[in-house]
Order: sequence, then C-alpha cells, then structure tokens
Amino acid sequence: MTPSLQRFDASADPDKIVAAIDQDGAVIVEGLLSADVVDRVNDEVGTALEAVDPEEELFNPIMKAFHGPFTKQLAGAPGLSRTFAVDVMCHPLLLAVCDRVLLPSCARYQLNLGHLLQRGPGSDEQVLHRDEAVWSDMPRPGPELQLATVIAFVDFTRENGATRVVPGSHRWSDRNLSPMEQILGSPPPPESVTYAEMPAGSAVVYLGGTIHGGGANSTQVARRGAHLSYCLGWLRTEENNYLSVPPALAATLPRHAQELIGYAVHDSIPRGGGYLGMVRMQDPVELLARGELPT
Ligand SMILES: O=C(O)CCC(=O)C(=O)O
Ligand SMILES: [Fe+2]
Repeated sequence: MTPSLQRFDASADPDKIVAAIDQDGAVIVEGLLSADVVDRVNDEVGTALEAVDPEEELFNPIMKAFHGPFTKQLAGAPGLSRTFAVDVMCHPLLLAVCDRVLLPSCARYQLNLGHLLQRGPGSDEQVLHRDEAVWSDMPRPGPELQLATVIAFVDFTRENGATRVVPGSHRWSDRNLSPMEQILGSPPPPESVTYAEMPAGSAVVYLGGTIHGGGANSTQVARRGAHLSYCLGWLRTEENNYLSVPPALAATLPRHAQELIGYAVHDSIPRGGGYLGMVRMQDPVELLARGELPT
C-alpha cells in the first residue's frame, strides 16, 4: 500500500493530531496559516531571503552538502519577521501539539530553530534523515526531544520538492542506533516515502525521529518553506536563539515569544530538579521586562 499521512485543518482537535503523529510520525495540517500571515511573512523576509547567497561559506561544508547548492536558507526568522515570531512560532495549534509531545519530558519547551528554507530549481533530493540526530549523544530509546515542522510558503508539489516523509519510521528499531550507525545503514526503500504535497500556509508536522528530507525541484520556480522546530527546554538548541534575537529585539516581542526564544528559565524545581538558564540568579525574561538585561 502506498504510504500516506493523515490530513487535518487548523481547527482540528490537537489530541487527534497528536494521536495521528503518534501513529504515523507525522501529519499534514492544511491552512495552518491564513493567506494574510503567509503574505506578511513573505513580505517581511522575501528580500532578505532572495539576497541569500547559496555559495556563501558556512562553517562546515557538510551543511551545504546537506541542503544542496540551490538552497537559500535564512536563519533566525523570529528576529527578522515579527509575523513569524508572533503568528507562526507562537501558533496556538503548534504549541498545543508541543504541550502534548514535549511537556511530559521538560518543564518548558523552547524554539529549536526557525529558518526560511528556499529550495531553488535544480535542487536534488535531500538525504533522508532524522532531525533528532543533532543530539547524537542522547541515549535511545528516550523521550521525544523535538517537534518539527516544514511550513509551505508557496504551494508544495511533488514536482517542486515537497518534503518527503517516511510514515512510521519513528517506530523503526534503527532509531535506537547511533546517528553514525543510521547513516551507514541502508536508506529507506522508495516505496516507503510519501510526499507532503500541500497548499501554501499548510505544514507537515513531525517528530524528531521521523525520517524525512526535502524533495527534488524539477520546476523553474523556487519552493519556499520554513523549517520551524521546538525542543525540550533542557537541550542545547541548534540555533543560538538568544544571539539571533538579542535582548533589544526580544524586548519588542510578546512575552510568550520571548519565553519560547529561550529567555525564560527552565524551572524543574517542582519536578525535583533545578533551574537552567538563569542570569544573575534571576529569570532573564523578568529582567528583560524590567529593562535590566544588557543589550
Ligand atoms: O526542506 C525540506 O522539505 C526539509 C528540510 C529538512 O528536513 C531539514 O533541513 O532538516
Ligand atoms: Fe530535516
């Protein structure tokens, strides 16, 4: 049987979405963002994104190989687009899913990264991978570490490189191997892959352990998406979000956005743990509110 993902709309019950994610590792939420939000993000980041030079040296060439030579990647989107920070990163449905997937294993979850990811014409298939491999030293099996999304900012089609997803792969036993052993293992067979075709404003929402990758773009038009993910509040994040959104900029955002960006302490005292992320033994989100954080 050809694999597929369950589809929901933005008014769906988060419990049903989480049940589908638990079963298949991923879901598609159609119409997550309104056309207005899609337009505003496109307006706020469009010029900067088009100006990204895919040839720019990154600190490790492996990153360029991972995304391919035709991908424009704009990091730190919450610091570049207020709409992204408020209407996308703080989307109530995404956070309701995070509450259910991540909160069992932390006192608060946080933004892992928010990037615009534009895969240009000529892009080849990205290697299939699990995003949680970045935390390579985490023993497995273990808790869910991450909830990730690829959000379509243009219509995603198989031809323009819709994200490829391997339903059920979050439950494959190879998830418990080290990331290096996974890379050296055999790739998922082509018949296990489905394509997250979806209209602009929709998202594929998946676990850190679900195998996926960008598709090949055989059209003449770039496939613009966002890669937005959240992780447990006690993990090191992929993007250094406090530096990407420094205090002066964070101060202009709503408190909830500041907390997600990582300004709030991770307080696991009620769980028998301690505090993470303090500044001068205070909660930085409070210092930010009082104008007492160095900018
Ligand atoms: O662009 C996509 O569709 C997927 C990107 C991705 O999986 C990644 O960058 O980790
Ligand atoms: Fe990925």
